[in-house]
Amino acid sequence: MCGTCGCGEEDLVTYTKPGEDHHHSHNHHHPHDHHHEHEHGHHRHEKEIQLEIDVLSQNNKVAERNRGYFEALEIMALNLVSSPGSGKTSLLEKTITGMKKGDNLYIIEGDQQTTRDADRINKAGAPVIQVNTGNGCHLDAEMVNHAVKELKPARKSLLFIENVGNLVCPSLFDLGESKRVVIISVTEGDDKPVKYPTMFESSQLCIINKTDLLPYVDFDMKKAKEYARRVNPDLEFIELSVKTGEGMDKWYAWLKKN
Ligand SMILES: Nc1nc2c(ncn2[C@@H]2O[C@H](COP(=O)(O)OP(=O)(O)OP(=O)(O)O)[C@@H](O)[C@H]2O)c(=O)[nH]1
Ligand SMILES: [Mg+2]
Repeated sequence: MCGTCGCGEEDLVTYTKPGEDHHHSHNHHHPHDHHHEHEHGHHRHEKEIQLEIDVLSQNNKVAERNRGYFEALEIMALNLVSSPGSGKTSLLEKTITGMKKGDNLYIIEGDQQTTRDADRINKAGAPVIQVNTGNGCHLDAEMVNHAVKELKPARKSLLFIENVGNLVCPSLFDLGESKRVVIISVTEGDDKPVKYPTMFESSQLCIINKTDLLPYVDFDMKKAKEYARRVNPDLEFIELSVKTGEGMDKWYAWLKKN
C-alpha cells in the first residue's frame, strides 16, 4: 500500500473553508499504527499486511456509511482521481461556470498542502472545503465523512470529491462515492492504464483531457483506450479539452444521465 509515504499521520490532516482558519482533526479513530516502523524482517512483514487489511476494512465501513448518507439525500458523489496536473480543478472550475444555475454543486478538495484549489473553486462560485492530508497521498472515507459534515451538501446535489493527485494509493480507498472518474491528460502517455491498472479497473468513466495538445504530443488515442479496456472492458470514455471547451457537452450529458 503506501507504507513508505507517511500517510495515516492523522494529526497532520486539516479542513479549511476559504476565508476561515483551518483546524486539525483530533479524536478521530483510525487503526493506523506506526510502531512497526522500526521493526525488521519477517515479523514486520506479517504485521504490515495485517495493518493494511485493518486499515482498508475500517475504511470500507466508513465508506458504506458515507454511501448510505449520499443515497438517503439522493446526492451523486463523484470521486475524481488522476495523477497531479491532469486538470481536475480546471475541469471543476469550468463545470461550475458552465452548468446551469440551479444545478447544486459542492466540492471537496484533497491536496497534501495549501488551499490553492479550494480558493480557485471558491472564486468559481461553489461551496467548497479543502482537506489537506499532510503526509498522506490519498483521501480516505473518514476524511470525506468529516468534510461532508462541514460542507452539508443539499438534497439531490452533485458532490465532486477531487482526490489527491496520485494514480496509485487513492484507488485502494473507497470513499463511498457513487461513481469514480479517472482523468488522464494526453501529455501523460497512452500507456498509463496498463502501468497503473487498479485506478482504471475501479473507475466507471475515463476523461481524456487536454485534447487541444494532441498535435504536439505522441499520444495514441486508440491505443490509450485499448489499454484501458484491457483492464476494464466496461469503462466509458470522454475526450475533452477544458481549455477550448471541446467535448465539455459530453461531460455535462454524462452528469445528467447519471
Ligand atoms: N492545454 C491545456 N491545459 C490544461 C487543460 N486543462 C488543464 N490544463 C492546465 O493543466 C495544469 C494543471 O491543471 P489543474 O486543474 O491544476 O490540475 P489538477 O489535476 O487539479 O492538479 P492537482 O490538483 O495538482 O493534482 C494547469 O496549468 C491548467 O491550466 C487543457 O484542456 N488543455
Ligand atoms: Mg487540483
